Amino acid sequence: MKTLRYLALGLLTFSTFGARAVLAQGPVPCANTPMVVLYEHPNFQGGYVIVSLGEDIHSLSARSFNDRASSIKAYIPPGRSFILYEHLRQGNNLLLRPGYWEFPDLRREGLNDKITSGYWN
Ligand SMILES: [Ca+2]
Repeated sequence: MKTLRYLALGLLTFSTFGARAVLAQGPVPCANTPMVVLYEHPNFQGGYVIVSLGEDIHSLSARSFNDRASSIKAYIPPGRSFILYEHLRQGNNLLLRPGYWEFPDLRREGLNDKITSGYWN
């Protein structure tokens, strides 16, 4: 009986920490999985939208994420770039060149709660 109790406690601990690790990790852009991740809050918190390589976003309204992004993580592969716009392919913009990028607070880029579209080149 005692053994069972310890086993149950062990399983509970494992699953609790396992779940936490997954939540904390979230999507991770890297060379193997190039992508742009838009987060609802600063410091990569809250809900997020994943933009896969080659997937243009004509309007984030379609993802219920228009004017909501507050931070960004991205991996842009060599030879590619991704540009984000304040409006429908116009207005204030942010060009991501090849490499790994973190923008923890889009207020610094003047784009907090403003991004509407994004395109790969
Ligand atoms: Ca906008």
